Amino acid sequence: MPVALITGVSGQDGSYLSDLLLAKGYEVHGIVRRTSLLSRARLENLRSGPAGERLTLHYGDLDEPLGLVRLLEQIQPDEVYNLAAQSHVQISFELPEFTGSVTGLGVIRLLEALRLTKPDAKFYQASSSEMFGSAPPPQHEGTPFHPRSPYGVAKVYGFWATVNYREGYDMFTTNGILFNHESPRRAENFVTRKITKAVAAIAAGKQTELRLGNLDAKRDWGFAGDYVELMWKMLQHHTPDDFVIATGEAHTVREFCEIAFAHAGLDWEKHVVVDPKFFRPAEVDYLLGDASKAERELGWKPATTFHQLVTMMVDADRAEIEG
Ligand code: NAP
Ligand code: G4F
Repeated sequence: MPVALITGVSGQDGSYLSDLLLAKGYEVHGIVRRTSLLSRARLENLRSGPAGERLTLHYGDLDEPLGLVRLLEQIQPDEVYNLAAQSHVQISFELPEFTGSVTGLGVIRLLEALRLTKPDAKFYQASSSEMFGSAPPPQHEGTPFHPRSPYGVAKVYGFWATVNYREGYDMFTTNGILFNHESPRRAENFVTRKITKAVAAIAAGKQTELRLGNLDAKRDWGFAGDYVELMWKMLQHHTPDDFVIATGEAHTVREFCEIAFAHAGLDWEKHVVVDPKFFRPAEVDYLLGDASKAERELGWKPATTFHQLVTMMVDADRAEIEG
């Protein structure tokens, strides 16, 4: 039975990746942080389901290098997926050093722990389209980085650390440069879920207004459930490499609002208020990915359309609020 270790297992992607690897017959180990309220809601169904006995959670933290060494020595994984990060771009302006430590240095802590304990394990790093920042679209593997936030800067560090361990130590280390991907499991302070939760609350008569920042930003939004398949495929590839994962289609925040509200029979313009509080010191205006390398070499295409993604999220939030 192959053994995988996932950092960030309690997050959106960690939960979808756990689903996928358990369905493929893996023994899955996940690292969770100590928090005052247990943050494992996304894993609850899996843990109580038939494959739950193959999922083991361990306390750990990317800020605790010796703990990582101890865990890797004990687990001896075949594959390591580093999904843990302070992943919120706007919050990274409030917590720049913390973000640099977890999202940037955390990568090298994990890589170094792996080099010392299990150098033949395959390694996936959750790199991000935020590294491209203000580089003109479409962005691909050869596009120079120009990050626009402490988060983006930290992800560039993690990207190059991953390349460096491949080149320096001949380790099987890879970067998935993923464009925005969403789902009903998305945290509520990212714009898509913030919108779909508000739509559900407004439709249920529990809220009237939704305050947002920049409506003109364009993002290449895909479905998280499709994207975790690529993480796994990258580690089954014959050589370690870096891949852009995207849909090749970009939409504005405004368009997301239009579709989400209309799906619930509402007019977005009657409810959305622009609030400067949500503007960022530096914005990423336009992300649009060119994933032709992944399509060519890994045989991958996203299954879910933008419209399906938006309506799936609205439906899930409405079902939750309406019981
Ligand atoms: P997420 O929902 O925010 O999950 C982040 C995970 O990291 C959570 O499990 C969190 O634990 C954990 N974490 C945070 N700090 C940690 C630390 N110091 N030590 C150990 N674990 C820690 O993010 P996501 O959307 O699933 O994204 C997964 C990864 O892909 C992240 O690295 C993100 O930056 C990257 N990425 C995401 C997207 C996207 O559009 N979703 C696109 C490109 C790249 P808690 O539950 O305890 O907070
Ligand atoms: O949903 P967002 O916060 O996601 P953002 O900044 O694009 O970052 C996400 O995608 C990255 C991949 O490109 C990941 F690496 C990262 O971890 C994260 O998952 O914001 C999307 C856009 C931005 O332009 C933002 O300014 O929506 C705009 N926006 C407008 N109003 C808002 C809001 N964003 C948030 N979070 N909240 C608002 O009220």
